[in-house]
Parts: sequence; structure tokens; C-alpha cells
Amino acid sequence: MIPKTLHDRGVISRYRSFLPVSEATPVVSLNEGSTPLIHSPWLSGVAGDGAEVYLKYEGLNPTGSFKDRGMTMAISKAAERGAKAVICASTGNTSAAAAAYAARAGMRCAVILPAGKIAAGKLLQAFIYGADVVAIRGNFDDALDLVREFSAREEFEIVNSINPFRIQGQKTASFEIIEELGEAPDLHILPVGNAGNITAYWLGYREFFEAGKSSRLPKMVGIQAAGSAPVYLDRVVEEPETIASAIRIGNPASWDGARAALRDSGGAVDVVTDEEIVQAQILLASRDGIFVEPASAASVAGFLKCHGKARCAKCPFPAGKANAKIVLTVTGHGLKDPGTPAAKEMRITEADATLEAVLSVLKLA
Ligand code: AN7
Repeated sequence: MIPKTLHDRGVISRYRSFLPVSEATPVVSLNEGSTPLIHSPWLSGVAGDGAEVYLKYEGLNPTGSFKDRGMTMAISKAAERGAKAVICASTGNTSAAAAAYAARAGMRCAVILPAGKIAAGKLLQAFIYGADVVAIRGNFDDALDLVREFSAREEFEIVNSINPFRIQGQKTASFEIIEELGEAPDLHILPVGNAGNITAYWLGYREFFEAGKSSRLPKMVGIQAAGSAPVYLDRVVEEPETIASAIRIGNPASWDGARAALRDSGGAVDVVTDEEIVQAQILLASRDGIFVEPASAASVAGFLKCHGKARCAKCPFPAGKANAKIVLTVTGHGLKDPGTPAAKEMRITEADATLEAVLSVLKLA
């Protein structure tokens, strides 16, 4: 039995009345959610016109990504129906979250991963939390197709975002943003891979709007990596490629949800190159002190693209609107992916252990 105090601060206890849970649901939580909404002086300055830009730093969840919000719901509901095991396909973060929450619930966890394409920190997480890891010779889309075949097996609960409880949990990020800003933002930018998160955010914004907790809805902007951009291209990408391995997905499961969010919010989807992603990752760390993984930096790269010289014609940024509020979700922690190309920033200079030598390296001699 999990002591109650330990899950009193997770998203289920915080937003119970907006979630499909009951007294019969055993809450499995690691105190996910309540992540900081951090003001970015740098990006606010880039936007101009009195705009305020905020980063929803989801890397500060218990396993280092936004997936924990959905996983507390998926695992709690799996426990409620007596499932003994869970399974997922993943580009890394879903498997880390599934493994941790399954461990917490005393369930077996199997994760199906594209071999050689998972960031080192995420792979380590799956193992350390005790999951059974299968690396398939194929990509994420192949892994998800395989996992769908487990729906016939009663003992397994599928905890990918095709599990509707995942979306329910993830929508709580929108609730937090509205509570913190006192209103929905004008514009919300986030990376899109399997498209569960943009679906979830849009659901959350609509639910709080309907509950009278906000008086407007944001325009939703999805950012994809140029080499893995099925939503942008409006077609399946057979061999997706990007250094942002988390969003290396060619056939998103929640494609319809993404379409609806983009259409109904008056939003847009755009692409950024790997170079733009790495550049944005480095700039966000060195200017704002926030280190995110490459997929998360796609949000920032997309924002910079919209506000740079190559401002895209269809960008729904409320041009001319003074004091706009813009939120970017940065979905995962930078420490998850030490193999990121941004690691080339590490240029270590050795010195003798003397003041003189150290001053010399610091160019203070
Ligand atoms: C850091 O872990 O799909 O559009 O299997 O890890 O909801 O898929 C991860 C996706 C963005 C894209 N940022 O979100 C998985 C997986 C990070 C991510 C996304 C992911 P979705």
C-alpha cells in the first residue's frame, strides 16, 4: 500500500474532479506535475511588443519528462482493473515513465524500443526501474504496430498514448498554465511526435474554458523535426530521421487529435532543421539557464523561426497584438541525452593545479 501522503501532490489528487477516477482507483503517483512555468527574458525580448514568453519546464517531472502526467493515470487505471503487466513502444521517455510507475505499482513492464535510437539516459532509466527491454530492428512506428498486437492479451495493459487515460493525465499541464497565468495564453507552442501531447493540451484548454476558468483558447502551434514531419507534410514518413530521437516518428497515433487541435484553435504546424534544434538547445541553456533535450528544443527553434527573418507566412502569432502571452512546452530534461550534438560544447582544457595555470586558462593571467 502506498502511503497516502506520497501521492497527495500528484496530478490525480490535484485535478481529481476533471479526471476519470473514483474512490476505487488506487492512485499510483510519484508527485508528478506542478512543474514550473518559467518566464524567459530572452524569448520575451525576441518577441517584442511587450510579449511575455514562458517555458513550461516538464523536464522537472519525476522521470524527467511530461510522460509522467499521463503515466500516473494509465498505471492507476491498469491497477484498478487488476492488470499485472504493462507494455509500450517508445522513443525513450514513455518507456522511462512506464517503467518507473509500473515499478511503483508492483507490475511487470515490457518496453519495445527501436534498437540504437534511444538516448542513453532514457535507456538507463528503463533498465534501472526494472523493465524488460526489447530492442527491435525497426523504428518507433514498427514498435507501436507490434505493441498494438498485445491488445488481445488480457494480462497486459498498453500504456502508449493510444490508451485514453494517458491523454487525460497529460491535459493537466494546460490546467496548471491557466491557474498560473490566470488566463489561457494567446499562443501555445510544443513539439509534435506521436501527437498525444498536442491532443492532450488542447483537451485541457477546452475543458478549463468550458468550466469558466479561462475566457479564451490559445492558438496551438506544433513543431516537427524536418526529417520526421508527417503532420506537416500530411503524409506518413516511412523512414523518419532526426537527431531529436524522441520525435523520430513517421506515423503518429494521435494524428486526428493533432489535426483537430490545429484546425479548431486556428493554429499551425511548422518544421525545424536538426541544426536549428541544436542551436536552440544551446541558446536556451546558455541564455535562460534551462537545459532541455533536443526534441524539447524544437519548441524554441520553432518560436525563433517564427520570429526571425524567415517568419513563416502562416504563423498564427498574433502580430501587432501588444502584451501577448506565449507558452512553450519544453517536454524533457537535457540530461536524458548526453549524446546530443550539443555535447560538442564540452571543450575541456586541463591545467596544472596552480593558481597561475588556472588564471592562464581563464585568460586572467
Ligand atoms: C521529450 O517516449 O513518443 O507528440 O515514446 O519524449 O505526444 O508524442 C516521446 C515523445 C516531445 C512528442 N518531446 O510528444 C515516447 C514518445 C519529448 C518526447 C515528444 C516526445 P508526442
